[in-house]
Amino acid sequence: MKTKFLFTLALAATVCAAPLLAADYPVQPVPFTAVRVTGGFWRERQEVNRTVTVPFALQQCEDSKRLTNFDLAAETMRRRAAGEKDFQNKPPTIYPFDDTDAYKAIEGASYVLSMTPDAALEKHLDDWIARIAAAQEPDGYLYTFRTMHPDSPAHKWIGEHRWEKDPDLSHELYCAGHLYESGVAHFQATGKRALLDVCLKNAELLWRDFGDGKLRLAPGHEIVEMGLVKLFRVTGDARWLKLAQIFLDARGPGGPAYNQRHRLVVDQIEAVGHAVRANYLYSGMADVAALTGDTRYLDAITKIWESATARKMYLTGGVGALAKGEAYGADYELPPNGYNETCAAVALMMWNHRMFLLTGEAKFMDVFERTAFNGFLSGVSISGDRFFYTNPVAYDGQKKNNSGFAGRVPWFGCACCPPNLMRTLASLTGYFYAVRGDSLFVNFYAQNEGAATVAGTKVKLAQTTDYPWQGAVRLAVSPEKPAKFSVRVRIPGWARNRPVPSDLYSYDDQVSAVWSAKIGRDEISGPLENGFLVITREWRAGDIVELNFGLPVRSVRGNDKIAATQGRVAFERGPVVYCVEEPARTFVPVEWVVPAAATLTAEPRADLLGGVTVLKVGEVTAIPYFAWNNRGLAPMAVWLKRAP
Ligand code: FUB
Ligand code: ZN
Repeated sequence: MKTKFLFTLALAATVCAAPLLAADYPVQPVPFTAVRVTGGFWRERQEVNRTVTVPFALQQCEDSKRLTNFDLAAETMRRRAAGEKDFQNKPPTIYPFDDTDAYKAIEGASYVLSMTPDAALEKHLDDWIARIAAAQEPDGYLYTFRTMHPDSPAHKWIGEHRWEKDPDLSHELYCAGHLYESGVAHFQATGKRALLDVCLKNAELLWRDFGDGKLRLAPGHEIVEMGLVKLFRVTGDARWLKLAQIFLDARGPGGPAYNQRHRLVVDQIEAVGHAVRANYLYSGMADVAALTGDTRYLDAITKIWESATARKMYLTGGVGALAKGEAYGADYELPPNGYNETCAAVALMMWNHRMFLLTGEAKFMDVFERTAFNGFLSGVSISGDRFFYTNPVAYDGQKKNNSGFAGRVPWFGCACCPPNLMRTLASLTGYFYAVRGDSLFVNFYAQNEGAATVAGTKVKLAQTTDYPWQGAVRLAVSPEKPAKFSVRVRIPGWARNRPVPSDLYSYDDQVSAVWSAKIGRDEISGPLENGFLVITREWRAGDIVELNFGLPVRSVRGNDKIAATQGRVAFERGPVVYCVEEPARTFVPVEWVVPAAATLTAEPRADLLGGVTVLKVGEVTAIPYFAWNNRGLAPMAVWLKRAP
């Protein structure tokens, strides 16, 4: 059984690897289909995602009439074609981008299918795709709000004519972008072209309208750029890459910073505006930089990344501090009630992974890890069917700050976050390993089995670990035959006394992080390159790297320029940020003063919150931030008052 599984992994690695194009990311990710989580922390999350969140989100899309939108668009076309010239339907949902929730749900479900065949789920998607295809206009246009109600705009964000309000809020190209991501995922999962063909018909329309600069228009909500790049990868049709670049270059100068149209993208230097839009843009710029070799995009996103991670990121890896405009704030503007949309965390992870693929530097995966374990994972309940749209670092226990609700809820009117989480969790293994030449990068620690090809040699990989609760990781590296190559294992910033790759946060205690690595009796302490421990040797089947990361409780302080963290301390252990939540409401965490002499200890609690390690801060228990609000409404704080 096990041999069969590993063979399947190896095959998947060959079939699903992105084609190596003339120009591409210098570091190539090992595809998620080649790696399987086999136990531990992420296994539980992925199982809940597969068995609860995916069916739940599919049902929510149906119940909230997001699929009905496609049926109504199809009906309008059908009845008009049959002679009812004035027939039109009113959308039963709120937003003109509601189509994208269905696309994201299909994408997430497709990733699940890639790993776990499920005939019923596959059939469910086939049915949805038929309904989506029926809503596509003959020339490829697909945007249900207009198609079902063609005589006048069904929503104030929609223009009289196609595209004209896209630079503002119509979201026509945003819908296209999510459609493409979904169609590619479904094709790769099932080999079926139905949704991919819908995408290509739509992309042909985009090419006719925007290709070769015919209509110069900047997408109001980015993502079509990344979607087009995926179409390019799967088809090899260079028009889709060109179109992605056309859309990038159409931004600015002189437009609103809200959607990153204030400057040409290559002249942008700061993370600004709506955070999801921004991070999708920067991810698209990374893709185009990699595939065209145009370094101007890379130069710009390198500067923007500095601004985001050195001045605008929460300790939890959340970004987009402001509710107004769902936007990045000014430098060091990181208030406790920060907005931190879950989608912005997803997009930050995408962007940082791409920065790593461009550079081979671990600091980007450090940010990725911080967000994954904290400001991203907080977006879904332990049960898998309750969600946060916003992820603040303090809560008063009653405010309706979660898109109009107090506490986690099953769904939202604007439901972008749940399916975004779902697709990211389902494909998380795609961030674990990567390859460049004769180097294998080990980026993420989780119990898993995988397969990669390094310098022509097939290598099986396995990690045994209880990370992040325990710091021991046994990494088995088994090439099919003895071969010399380098394994680059990420030594997380937090294990090298740097919580983030900037001075935004620092450890403020007498503790010194320790880590060790050995193979057999050989201790390996270097060289460290760009945050990776480089182990170059002739590898043989059964070689095991034993990593050990010390996991002391660390006290963190914010940069003096962050007003909200002045006089306060936060606690973390490994990559996990903690908070104090007080369901009994006997005290208010944000007002509680950490006694100067408080002892800090970690305590595994199998009985609590699905099994977590808590911290004892003196008498008070701190829980992992990601697990807050799983016990009903209660006040919570990450940053606690220091004793004077
Ligand atoms: O505009 C589409 C999505 O809705 C955005 O990405 C989210 O921030 C929410 O506004
Ligand atoms: Zn969202």
